[in-house]
Amino acid sequence: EHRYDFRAIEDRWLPVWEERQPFRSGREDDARPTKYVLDMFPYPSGDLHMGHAEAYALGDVISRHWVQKGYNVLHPIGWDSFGLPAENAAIKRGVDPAGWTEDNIAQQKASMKRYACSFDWDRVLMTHRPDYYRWNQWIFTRLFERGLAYRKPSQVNWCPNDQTVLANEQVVNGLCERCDTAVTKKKLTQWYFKVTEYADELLDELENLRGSWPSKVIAMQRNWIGRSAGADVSFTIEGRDEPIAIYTTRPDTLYGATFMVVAADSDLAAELAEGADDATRAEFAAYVERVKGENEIDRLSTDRPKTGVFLQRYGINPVNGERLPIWASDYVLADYGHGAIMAVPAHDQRDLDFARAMDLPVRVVLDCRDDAGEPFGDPVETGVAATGDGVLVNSEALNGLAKAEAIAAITAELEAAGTGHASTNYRLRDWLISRQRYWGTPIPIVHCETCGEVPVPDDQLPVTLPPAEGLDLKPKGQSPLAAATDWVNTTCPTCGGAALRDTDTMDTFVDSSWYFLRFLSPQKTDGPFDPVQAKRWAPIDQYVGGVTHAILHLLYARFFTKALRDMGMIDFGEPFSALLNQGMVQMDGSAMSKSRGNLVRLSEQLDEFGVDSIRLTMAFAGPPEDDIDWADVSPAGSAKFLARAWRLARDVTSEPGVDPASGDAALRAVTHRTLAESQELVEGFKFNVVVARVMELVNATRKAIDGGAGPADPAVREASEVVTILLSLFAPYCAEDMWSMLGHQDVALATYPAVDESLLVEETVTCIVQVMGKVRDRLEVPPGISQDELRELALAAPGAVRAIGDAGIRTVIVRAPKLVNIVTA
Ligand code: ANZ
Ligand code: ZN
Repeated sequence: EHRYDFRAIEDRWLPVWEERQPFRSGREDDARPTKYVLDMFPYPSGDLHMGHAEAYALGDVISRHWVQKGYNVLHPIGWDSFGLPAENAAIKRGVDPAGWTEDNIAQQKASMKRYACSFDWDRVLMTHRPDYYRWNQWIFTRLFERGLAYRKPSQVNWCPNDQTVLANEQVVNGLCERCDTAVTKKKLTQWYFKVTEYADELLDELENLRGSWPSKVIAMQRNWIGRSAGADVSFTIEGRDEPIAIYTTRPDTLYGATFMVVAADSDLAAELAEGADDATRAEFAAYVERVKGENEIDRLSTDRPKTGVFLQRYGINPVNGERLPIWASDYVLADYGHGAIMAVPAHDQRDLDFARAMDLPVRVVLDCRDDAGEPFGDPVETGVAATGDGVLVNSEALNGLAKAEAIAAITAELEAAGTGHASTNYRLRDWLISRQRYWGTPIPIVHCETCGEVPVPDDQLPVTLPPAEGLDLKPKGQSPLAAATDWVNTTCPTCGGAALRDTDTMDTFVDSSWYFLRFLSPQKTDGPFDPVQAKRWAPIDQYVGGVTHAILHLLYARFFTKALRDMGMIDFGEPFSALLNQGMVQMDGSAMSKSRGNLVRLSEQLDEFGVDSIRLTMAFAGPPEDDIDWADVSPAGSAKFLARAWRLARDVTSEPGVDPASGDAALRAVTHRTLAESQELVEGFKFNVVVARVMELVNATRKAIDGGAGPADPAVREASEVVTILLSLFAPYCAEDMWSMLGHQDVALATYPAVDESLLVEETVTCIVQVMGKVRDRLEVPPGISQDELRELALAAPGAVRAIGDAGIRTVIVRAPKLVNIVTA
């Protein structure tokens, strides 16, 4: 007896696929319409883990489906192979980062092939190779020429243990994301990309992605950009020539300002403090030291006791001439707005907390009401600021105006008086790309005493990394490249004089900001990508990856796309037309991430249950966005089901190509319903439901074989082929074996069968229509009818219309699909 043996099947088909490469995307003469499906490329930090297995299983369903639907699909893969893990492994174990990286890539590649990922293996790219990062450097110089790459000294987050600069999101609760050391600040001159230049566009164009991107991701991008509309207002300062500007989103509350606050760590605070007495200056200096160690998230937190120092200085409110004491505190940030605020404690929670802590006055200037129309309690007593809408009070000419009217009126007044104007602020900051680490793209700039910052000319790119051998890679606040003296010392491309190379390397997010374009022509040597291919394939039709990249990676890729568009290299501004974020694989609630270690090893799961069972389990576990708890799923159950499906193909006895028309009608109805539903379900990412439908079809087919129809019935063959084609999205080995038993080759390239609409007879149910509890009509309706639709049909039913007559309708009780009861007035 011929039995399902997943090991034998894997051994049989892997070499065949390797030979036939069914997923090589179509070449120039391919007339099929194109689809570009992209999985986020992995970091080669070890072998593939369960998280990869989930992501690639899901991306594969989409990609394989579009191939079967007749598209020329591009589904490439590569490696995001620069970054800290390779460098840390090199430091710990003395290995060469390049060798370590290449070894891991080889291992992951073999695992991906075993996992039957439908990748086009002719398009592989690796970002640590000079033929890739050369183009990072090329793009850098283009950004530099346009003023979109620049250097400035700045306070940076600094991990004293890793001795490296950290981006804000790498600081978690004040600690380094990687090593949990408390993060401090340090002043360094660093390279930036001017993302803020595109702030409005990055924000506004999110609206076009609604419906195609998860709304959660859109919201996260919006928040990160953080555009707010308000006004800049000038306050004169006693004893200072220049007024200072503050930024407020609530100029309507100007009459409620009772003090001012400047960021303790700002230059302005230091200057104002100089005028204070010795004791205050000492207190201020100690306070600033403390503030430097704090992170932004804590500083802005509302549930944190407020601290600060009174600077013994006063500002003058431009609308009423009131004298406002100026405090320095950490809850105002130095680099947002102007680093200074007017405090309106009655209507801003943090200001209220501060006023209560320091015993400062509070003045209500908006009469706010709660939902029941009751007046808002006194903020001093309740400790709750009145942040809602209301009508202006205690505000001279503004009294009686609503908030929005007051904002418009006071902004106009400030503009007329020359003391303020409307202004927009963003939370978004320019992208700090400098890293003082070895394993990254060297910044292609030469520093010349005569010529300044000189970009390395195109014909001298790439600036390759010097070999790691002989360099001390241990972090020390300066790039390890600085010690490669032969490499650092160079000549200026402009004047030919002695000059020094920039020793910083680029943030690896640069590598992943345009890799999707490199896949289009990965071997190209005279440009980063071929614009003709970009026209043909891009933007990406479906991007698949983890929600952990929902902010920065996507934002930076969007920025690059817009910048490249403005350089005339592409004709679109958004790289990813649709986005699917898969959930995480968890084991007892802990994520399968590289930092937590893998509790379940993918390779062991594959050995025990087979590739197909693991892939099927990933897809069947639930909606793709949800996390999977590996303790809750059953790869053994998947294996059992696959064996059951496989036996159908084994048992079919009709020849290929027979007309199914004369076959078992009931089975045909199930087959075509499955076909019709599955394509919509796949395209709506309801993969788990597709699997359930295939299971039903397998059962129906088995029933037909064992019951009346028998294994020679052409409907049985048709059903088995449909099972095989659909199953190939999830369990390619099993499906390929079935396809071969059914007398065909390359199930991946099988055409999605046409749905015979005449077989989609809708079942109906009878709905009873009552008026005042009496049956007045009956309707034949589809079982899935909506409440609203049924309500309309019932109200129009002739029997109901007659019974209602001239009476008005009080309520309609709908119990779809079986009952509607109309209650007349
Ligand atoms: C007075 C006021 C009254 C404010 C009121 C709010 C409510 P978003 O929306 O985030 O842009 N602010 C301004 N600069 C700041 C800084 N550097 N650090 C901390 N807070 C700062 O917030 C803008 C509001 O945050 C501004 O409006 C200002 O407080 C504060 F009833 O001004 B507001
Ligand atoms: Zn020079």
